[in-house]
Order: sequence, then C-alpha cells, then structure tokens
Amino acid sequence: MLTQVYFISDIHLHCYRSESENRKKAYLFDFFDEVKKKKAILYIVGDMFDFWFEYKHMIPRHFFKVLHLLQEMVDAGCEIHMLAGNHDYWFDSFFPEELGIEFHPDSVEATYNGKSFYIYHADGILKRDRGYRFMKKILRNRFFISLFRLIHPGISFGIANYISSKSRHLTLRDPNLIEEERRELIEYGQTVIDKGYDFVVTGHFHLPTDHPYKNGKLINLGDWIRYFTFGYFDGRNMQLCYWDRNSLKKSL
Ligand SMILES: [Mn+2]
Repeated sequence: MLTQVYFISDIHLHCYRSESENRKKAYLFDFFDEVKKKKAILYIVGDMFDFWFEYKHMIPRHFFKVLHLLQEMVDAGCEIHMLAGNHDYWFDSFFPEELGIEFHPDSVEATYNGKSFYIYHADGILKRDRGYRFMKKILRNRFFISLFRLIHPGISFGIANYISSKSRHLTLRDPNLIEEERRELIEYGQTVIDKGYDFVVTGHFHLPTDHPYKNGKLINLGDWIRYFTFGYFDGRNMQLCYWDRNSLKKSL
C-alpha cells in the first residue's frame, strides 16, 4: 500500500473552555480518528497550540485529551511529526520522550513514494517580517528560555491567555494585505520548488492555498479556526482538503 500522509497546522488550541473551542476539538478528534484508522503519517505544521511552553516536570491540563489521543495514534502505528510554530516553539523533551513524536524546530525535508516535500511553518518569510525575524532569534535563545522557565506556569499561561483574548489579528486583517501575503507566499513556494522539491507545505498564514507549479504544488494548510482544512497526500498526489463538518461523530 502507498504511504499516505496528512498535514495540519494552526489549530491554536486554547487553555480555556468555550463553545467554539469544544467544537474545534470535536472536529479535530474526528480527524485524528481517520488518521489513526489509516495508520498514516501525520505532520503537525506548527501552532497546534495557541501557547505551549514546556516546563521540566509538568504539562498543561487543558491539553490532556489531545495529548492522550496523539499517544493513542502513535500506539496504533501512526508516525507523527511536530513542527514548531511561532505560538508553540517552546517544546523540549516531552513530545519525543513521552509520546514518541518527533519534534522539528525548523523545516523538514522528506520523500514519500518518490515525491519530495519541503515542510515549514513559514513564519518570518515575508519581506516585511524583518523585525519579527530578529525577535524570533531572541525568543528561541536558550538563555531567554531558561529565564522564562523560572516564571510560575500559573503566571506564564495566564499572560498567554490574556494576550490571545486581546488579539484580534485574525478578524481585522485587511483584504489587500491578505492578497499581498498570498502572492508573496506563492512566490516563496515557487522558489523552493525551483530548487527541486515537488511539494511545499506551509502553515502560519491561515490562507487555504492549493497552487500548482511545474510538476508540484505550494500548499498553505489554512487553519482549524475558520476553514478546518488539511493537506492529504494519497501516495501520488497532494491536495488541500476541507474537513466535512457535517459528519461529526462525537457529541459536542
Ligand atoms: Mn503561526
């Protein structure tokens, strides 16, 4: 049987309960179920969590169920890869050691059935992201991380919740800016495909995109806030799919 690979990103799971959060989780768990049944490969291409910061001895309780399901998928024979996003860069040894999930702090290159993939959250690739690229270096600095770890989790996760509740980034985006971002993202994908890859899979932009170029494609995975989109490689072809939200199996 041909290797099947699923890709998902930007789920932005929050550390609080709400109706929309419960709905998002219900859809996500159904999606996980499909991947598990197929014993497929899954790439989580960044920002699965709206905030993840790993302490040495503890994990955040609100993510217990999702972590448990990931472990069940691994036990069932799925191979799972977790890429860093800009909201959830601060992973340590928990995913590889406790869950058997490979963590990738940057981009990943892989080949399945003769097709080559370049997989990247793709934060900081835009021309206007210069300031962010500088911040990224600080935020990923080992010394900074060890200082941040001294903050009590009640405070650090509290701050993260406060910031995400104030963030209106997604609802206030200027449509012109969105199209400019999509253009630049497609250009970026073309540059990578020109280097010899078949498929470029990105997250971060929340702009569902399935753009053929040469013999390959640039895919932006959209998100699980508004679009509920995922990438699916059936062994030969890659496409962006929309999760069927009418087929909810679990009760909300
Ligand atoms: Mn992101």
